[in-house]
Amino acid sequence: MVSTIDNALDIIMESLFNPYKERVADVDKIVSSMISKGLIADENEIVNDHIAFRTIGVRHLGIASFEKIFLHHGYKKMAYYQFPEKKLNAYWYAPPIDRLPRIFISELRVQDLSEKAQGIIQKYTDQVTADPVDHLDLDNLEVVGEFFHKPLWSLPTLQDYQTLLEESEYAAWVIYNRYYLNHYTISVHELPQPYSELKNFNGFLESIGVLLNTAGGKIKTSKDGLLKQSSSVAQMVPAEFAGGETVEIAGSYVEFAERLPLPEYQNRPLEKVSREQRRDGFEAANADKIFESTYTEQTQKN
Ligand code: OOG
Ligand code: NI
Repeated sequence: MVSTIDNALDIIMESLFNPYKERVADVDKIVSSMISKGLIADENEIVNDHIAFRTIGVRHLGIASFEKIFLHHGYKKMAYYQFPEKKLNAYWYAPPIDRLPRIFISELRVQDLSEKAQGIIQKYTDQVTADPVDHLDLDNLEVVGEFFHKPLWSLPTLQDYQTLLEESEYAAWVIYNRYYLNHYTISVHELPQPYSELKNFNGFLESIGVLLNTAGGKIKTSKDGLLKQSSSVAQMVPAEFAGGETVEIAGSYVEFAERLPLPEYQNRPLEKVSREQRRDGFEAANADKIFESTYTEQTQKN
């Protein structure tokens, strides 16, 4: 018999991935160039290191609500991270099976924003009067798949979006994009050499015209030197606002991660090093800069 956890999560991942690929043209561009360069034979060979979501930290919403979907399907809550300057909290979640992606869920600390920004956010989130995840049948995968893309509050006005953008780019992003997949992450160390090194893979990305997030440098490296991350700049998507105006706003992006072997495994051949023998988890200082992949400063540069 096939494992039911496996199947459920595969179906959930697929329901997230289809709209994501439609919104992020870089995904197809990268995958097809990887195939034509012989880095992979087909798309399924890509190892997805992790996926990420953004939430709003108010009653009935935020991490406490959203995480229930994945905890129900066997994910395990791991470390906590905080981003005081960006006014965010986050956790990462380990998958029940190795081949599934880790999950990174962040949350806006609404109470730390100005009264004005809080008022705007509440105008929308007050429309949610009970935890929407509590009202889902989490075993009904079609319902779960639809939930990620279904509005929980009314369409924002352009004015509200722009006011939020000035104070918190994250707030503006999530008030419009909600639970749409924020990014998936190509596991670079799984690729053939020399592309298994992030600096070489970044060179390949730039050669096919993918714009990289330069906040904190193109490669973000953890203090222990073992987790290296880079990301594309978010793709702009046409967004219709409450007054009927359509404006291009930041949508989602793609991330690239290289996890190096832990010190005790560093002298074995690289292709023999398993997932458990590599650096796990995340790094707050890396994440802090990756968040900026959707920021105007990155999306508007040329
Ligand atoms: C998440 C940014 C952090 C990572 O891998 O550290 C991150 C976001 O942009 O919402 O993805
Ligand atoms: Ni990430």
